[in-house]
Formats: sequence, structure tokens, C-alpha cells
Amino acid sequence: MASPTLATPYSDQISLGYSWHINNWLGLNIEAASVRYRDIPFRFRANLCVDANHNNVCEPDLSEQNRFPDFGSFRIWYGKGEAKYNGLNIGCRARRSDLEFQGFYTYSKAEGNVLAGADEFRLTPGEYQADVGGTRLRRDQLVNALDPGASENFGPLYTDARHRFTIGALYHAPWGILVSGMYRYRSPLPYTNHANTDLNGDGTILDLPPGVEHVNAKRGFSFSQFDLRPAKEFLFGNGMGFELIAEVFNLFNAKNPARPDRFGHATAYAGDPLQGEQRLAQLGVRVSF
Ligand SMILES: [Ca+2]
Ligand SMILES: [Ca+2]
Repeated sequence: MASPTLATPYSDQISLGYSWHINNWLGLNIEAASVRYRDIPFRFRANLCVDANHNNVCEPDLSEQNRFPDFGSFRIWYGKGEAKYNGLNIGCRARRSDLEFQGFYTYSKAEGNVLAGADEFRLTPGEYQADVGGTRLRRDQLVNALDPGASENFGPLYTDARHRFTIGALYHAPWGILVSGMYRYRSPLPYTNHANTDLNGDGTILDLPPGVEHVNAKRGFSFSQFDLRPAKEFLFGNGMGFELIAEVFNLFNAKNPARPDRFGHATAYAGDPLQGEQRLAQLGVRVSF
């Protein structure tokens, strides 16, 4: 079913940046951005049980029926998905004879009612939280399906990390050795502490327990990874030579738990599909001729 609210999605963006060359080897830039996304389509299950006797239990045996009793569980494509992003980014570049350095830090907030991300159309992405899909009693459910604009349906998007930090450096060490490294960090992503049982008698189990005010109110796990790559080139003249390369991914072997369930227990770790690396070292030779 399609709702008459469907419209072409759009976004308004405003950003302001400043770039500053402090001296001939150091530069800074700072940028603030604010984006509003509107008319994002998403679908949700709309044919809920009507708890006629108000005991917060859906009782088909007592002839409590769905709102549209002639139909089974159907989904509505609805057009009033929205999100907003506010971010502040500070970047730094440094370049000296033997060292190049680049780093940035971002403070940001991304909130909305289409939790998979502002350019996605799903409410319950199982790749971010282990137990929001799996059954139609949770999948594509709005926490409050009777009022898609209600505050409990809004929360931080699953991709919303408050802090992100990345630095990369390239060092020309003695004996012609080139060492490069990169460190990445982001603060924990949100998840929904849902009840997994029908608390309000509407037949769905993606309900918020008492005291939980909105979706994605909890935070799971941070992520960090440090990669290091020393290399040395041997040249024989005539354009011939070879380069020895060692690469270590996730040098400190950060476990990086991910994909929590509603209790905040991780179900995925570094090295699993779509996660960062486990510690991994490899040696390589590149021959040029
Ligand atoms: Ca009832
Ligand atoms: Ca329910």
C-alpha cells in the first residue's frame, strides 16, 4: 500500500568552513555542516491488533481483530521519514622534510525516524542490531505505528557516532625505510533496548519497556584500529628494483565488538563479515623492471 504522503525526498544543507595555512608546513581547516532530510520514504506494518478490552493483550480468541480485519499483515509505504545531521569537523595537515601527517576529528549528531541512515528506507536494519528483524512482529515495525511522527519513533540513527577521529602519517625513516600508519576511532553506535514482547496489545513485539523514551536510546561499542606499513625500496638502476613491504592491520588487536542485541551484548567482532580486521600481518615484494 502507498500513502498519499509519498513525495520526492529532498535535503537542505548549510555549511561553513575556514582553511588556515598557519605556516609553510602546517595547515588547519574547520568546517561546520547542518543537513535536514525530508520526505524520506519508508515502509511499516500498519494493520495492528485492536485491544478492545484495554488489557494490553491482543486476544483473537475474544474476537479482538486487526484494524482492517479483511486483510492480513500489510505494510504501508509512507513519505514522512526525516533526519537531521549536525557536524563539526577539524582537520590538520603537516608536512616536513621527513614527515607527512594528516588528521581529523568530527563531532556530529544524526537523528531521525528512518534509523538505517538518512539515505536508506528501513526502520529495522539487522546488520546494525541483531534482534530488530527476524520476525515480522519486529521487522519493519514502528514503535508507535499509530503516530509515525511521535517522539518515541525518533532517535539517533544506527550510524550515529558522536566522535570520530582519524590520523595518518608517513615517515621517511633512516636507511630509506618508509613507514606509514593510520589510526581510526569512533565512539559507540546506538541500539534499541526493546521489550521483545507485546506490552501494549497491538500484536507487535518491538515495544519500548517503561522508562525507555525512544528508539536507539542506548549505546553499544566503540571502534578503533591501527594499521602500520613499513616498506623499503631497493633500486639497481635502469629502473629495475624491488620493494619489500610489511603490513599489519589492527596492530593492537582491538576486538571491536559490534551488532548488539537489545541487551547490549555483541554478536559480531573484528574479522567477521562487514567488521574491521582482526590483527593480520602480511609481507609483500613488489618488483619493478
Ligand atoms: Ca485485549
Ligand atoms: Ca506492541
